[in-house]
Amino acid sequence: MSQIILPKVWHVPEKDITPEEVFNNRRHFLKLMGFATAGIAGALLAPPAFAKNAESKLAEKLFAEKPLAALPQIANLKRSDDYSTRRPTTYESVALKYNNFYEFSSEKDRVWQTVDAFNPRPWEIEIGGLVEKPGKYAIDDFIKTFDQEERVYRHRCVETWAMVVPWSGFPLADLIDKVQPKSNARYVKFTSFDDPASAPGQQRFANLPWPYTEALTMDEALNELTFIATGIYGHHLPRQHGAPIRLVTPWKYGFKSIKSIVKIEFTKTKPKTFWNTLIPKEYDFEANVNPDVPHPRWSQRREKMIGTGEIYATQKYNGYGEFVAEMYA
Ligand SMILES: Nc1nc2c(c(=O)[nH]1)N[C@H]1C(S)=C(S)[C@@H](COP(=O)(O)O)O[C@H]1N2
Ligand SMILES: [Mo]
Repeated sequence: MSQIILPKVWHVPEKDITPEEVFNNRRHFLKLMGFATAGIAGALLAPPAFAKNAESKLAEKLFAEKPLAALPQIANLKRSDDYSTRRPTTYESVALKYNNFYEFSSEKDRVWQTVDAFNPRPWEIEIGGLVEKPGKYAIDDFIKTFDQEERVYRHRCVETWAMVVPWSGFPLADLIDKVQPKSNARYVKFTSFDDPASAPGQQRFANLPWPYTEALTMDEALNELTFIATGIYGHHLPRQHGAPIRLVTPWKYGFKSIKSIVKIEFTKTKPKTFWNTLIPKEYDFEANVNPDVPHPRWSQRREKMIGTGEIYATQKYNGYGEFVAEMYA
């Protein structure tokens, strides 16, 4: 993969590429009010009733102490060499201070400073909808039932920044195998937490359609690349990366990779999703990385690695075509 250095044409100021338009657009706002009331009413986390084991106790303690305190290492991590990134891994110190997480802040370099009140332990995850084995699980017990694997993936935000990070967790297909969706399930919907008391962005942007939601078709959900991350750089996810559990779909724009999941549901009809509901013309449901389809407000031809500032040509499906292209043929 040849690296293209084109600093002169690289001019996408950060303030132009955040969805600020949303907040200034009255029509969207009116639409939002309706969604916001319905969404928030139904989505508050129930008080968790967790099984206590040594591992989750340690995790709870560390998460309760400090956001950037040493996080527990992932045990029995099998490192996968199947997915070459052909680019250097992003420094951890960079990745954890540059995040998109609107529940906390719309400023990427400030998210990490706004997550202290958020507590990803204890945490409960619910599996529901069209599924044979619905249930609610304490997060660490749930995670333990899957073989933990590390995969280094490229990540491409719709805003044109990119990174390469080692996620750890398990394929979503393993989870699906376990919970057995019914034959009429066609989509998988993911829902993030809704707790303005611990998430300043949910207070500040109270009119957005919280909780954050995303969805995949069943084919996409079963694709071997589709990953549930519970760790990054060999340890548990820090809050700003979506602790305690998030989705990673490396061939799609980053907004599909929903963080801090509380619910996974199997549905017959196409679910409404957060950005697609807000601005459908700018954030389509499929959201596959594609240099040939410009975002209405900027080109998608190039991308910039956070930390080093290296510029690369954007690759179709973020370079993962061999794994995913046939789903869209
Ligand atoms: N719940 C939630 N998930 C989210 C977002 C968000 O605002 N809220 N932002 C998305 C976007 S736009 C990107 S690029 C990635 C960023 O992940 P990172 O901060 O771990 O790099 O998270 C995605 N998942
Ligand atoms: Mo993003």
